[in-house]
Amino acid sequence: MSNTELLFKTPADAEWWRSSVIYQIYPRSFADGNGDGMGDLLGVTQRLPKLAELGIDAIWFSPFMKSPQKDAGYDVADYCDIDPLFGDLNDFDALVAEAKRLGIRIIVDLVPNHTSSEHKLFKAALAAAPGSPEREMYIFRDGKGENGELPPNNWPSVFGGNAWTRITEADGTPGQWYLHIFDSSQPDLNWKNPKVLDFFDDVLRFWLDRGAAGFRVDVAHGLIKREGMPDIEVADTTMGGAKPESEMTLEELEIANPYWGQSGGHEIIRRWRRILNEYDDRVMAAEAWVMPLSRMANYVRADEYHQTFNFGYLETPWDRDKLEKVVTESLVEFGKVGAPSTWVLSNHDVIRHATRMAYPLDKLPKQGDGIGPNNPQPDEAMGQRIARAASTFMLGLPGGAYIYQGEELGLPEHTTLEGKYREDPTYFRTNGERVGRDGCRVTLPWEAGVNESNGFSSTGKSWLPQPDSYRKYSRDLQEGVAGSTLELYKRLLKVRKDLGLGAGDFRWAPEYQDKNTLAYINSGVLVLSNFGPDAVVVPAGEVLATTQHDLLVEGELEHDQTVWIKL
Ligand code: TEU
Repeated sequence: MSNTELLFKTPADAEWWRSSVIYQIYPRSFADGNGDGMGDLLGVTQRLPKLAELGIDAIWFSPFMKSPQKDAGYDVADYCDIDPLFGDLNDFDALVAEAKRLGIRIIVDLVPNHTSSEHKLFKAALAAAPGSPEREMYIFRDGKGENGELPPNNWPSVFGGNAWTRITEADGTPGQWYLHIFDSSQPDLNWKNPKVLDFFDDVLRFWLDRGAAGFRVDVAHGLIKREGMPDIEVADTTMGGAKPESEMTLEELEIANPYWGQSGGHEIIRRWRRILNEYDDRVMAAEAWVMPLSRMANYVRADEYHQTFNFGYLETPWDRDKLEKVVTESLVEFGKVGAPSTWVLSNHDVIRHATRMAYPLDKLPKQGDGIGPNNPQPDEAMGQRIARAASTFMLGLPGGAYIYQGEELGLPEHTTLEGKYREDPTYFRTNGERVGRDGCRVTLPWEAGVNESNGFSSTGKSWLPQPDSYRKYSRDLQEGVAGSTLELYKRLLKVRKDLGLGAGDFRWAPEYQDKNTLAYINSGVLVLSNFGPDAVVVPAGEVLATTQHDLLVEGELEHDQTVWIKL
C-alpha cells in the first residue's frame, strides 16, 4: 500500500557515490581503436567525450587485466597488467587522465573469487604436492570413492556441469580435485588463507595508486565457502533452495547455498574498506546476488561496501505492484544500514532490458541463460517502449544508478546469434542447451552504415556480429533527434543533476495514481508511469522529461510511458 510518508532522505553533504550515475563499459564491445574487431582502451579514450555529453559521473569497466579470455576477462592471469587485447598500462593512464579532464571517474573490476588457471599461483599449486602451501592458496581436496575418482561434493558449476576438476599430479598419477564455481579455467581461491588476503591488498593498492576511483567486486558473495563444504540439497546454481528465499531464515539460506552469502565473508570486506579509507573519495560496489534485499543490505553496512547492485530491482518485471514493492523494500532495507539504494536494469550477464521487459514472463530464460534462435523471438517495438518507460522511472529515483553501455541507444538483445560465434562458457558447458550471455555483449553501433560494424571499428570488424537491427539504433542517427532514446537519456541525466534527484528525497504520491499508474515525488519532481491499458490525464505542472514525445500536444500519458513533472 502506498503512503505519503517520506521513505528516504539523502544525508546532507552526501559523498559523490550516493547519487552517482555509473556507466558500465564492457571493454570488448564499446569501441575499437585499432581496427582488430575487439574493443580496447584506446577506443574508449577516443569516444570519452560522448560519455561526458551523456552526463555520467563514473565508468565501471568490466575486466581488462591480462587473461586468456576463457570467460571474457573474468579469468585473470595477472591482476596488475592490462591484456594486450585492450592495450597496456600507458593506455590506462591516458584514459584516466582524459576521464579526469572530463570529470569522469574510473572504477575497475576486481575478480577475487577465482584466478585464471593460467595465473602463476595456480601453476605453482599444480606443480606442488597435496597439502603444500601452494595448494593452500586454492581449494584442493581428495576425491571421494575408492580411488578418489568422485568429486569431493555435489556442487554444480554456475556455467553447467560439475564444480570440481581432477588434476594429474606431477608424477603422472590421477590426483586431487580443485573447486571452480564457474568454469574449470577459473579455480576458486581459498579466502580462509591469510596469504590470499595479503595478495589482494597489494592488488587494491596498485589500482588505487594508479588513479582508479575504486572497484566493482565480482562474485562478492562467493568468497567464503561453508565450513566442511557440505553437499547442496537442491542443485540450484543461482540462489534458490528447497523453498522460496523469502521464507527462509538466514541460517537456512546459508545451508541451502553453501557457497553463496556465507556470513564469514564480511571481515574481508572491512579489511578492504580500511584500505580504501586510506585514500580520498574511493568507492567499492559489490556484485552480491543474495536475496532478500534485507540480506543484501548487510554488504553495505557503514564499514563495508559503499554500494551493492540491486538485483532485486533488476529482476522485477514491468509490473506496477511489484515495482512499488521492490522500491519500498529497497529504500527501507538499505536505509536501515544508512546506505543509499542502487538501481540497475541491465548488465553484461543479463538479457538487455529492452528485450527482457517485453518478453513473456513464463518463457523468460533463467538469469545468465540468454535467448537464442530457438527461443520465441521478442516483440521489439514493445520492448523499446517499455524499456524507455522503465529507465525513465528508474533514473528519477534517489541513490546510485547504473547504466549498461548501449541501453542509452535502446539496444535490444541479439537473440538470433549463431552458435559458431558464441564465447560464453555456459554455452560450451551445456552443449548449447543454455545459450548464455553473448547476446547482451554485442558491439555498439556508432555511425550507421559506415561499415559492417556501424563504426564500432574503422575496419568494420566485430568480435561478435551485430544483428541487422543495430544499424537503426546507431548513435549518430539519434544524436540531436528529438524523441530518440539517446536524447531522452541525456535529458533525464541533465534534469537529475540540475535538480539533485540522485541526492534527493522520496515519497510515494498516491494522490496522483490509480491501479494502473505508479507515482512518486523526489524533491518536488513527480515521476508518473502508466502501466496501461488506457491513457491517463497528466497532472498540471512543467513537463521536465517524457518518454512520450508528443505528450504536450496530447495532454495524456499513454500506456507504458513515463513522465517527469515539476510540481
Ligand atoms: O557473475 C557472477 C554470477 O554469479 C552471475 O551473474 C553469473 O554470471 C550468472 O549467474 C551466470 O549464469 C560474475 C560476472 O559478472 C560474470 O560475467 C562472470 O562470468 C562471473 O562472475 C565469473 O567471474
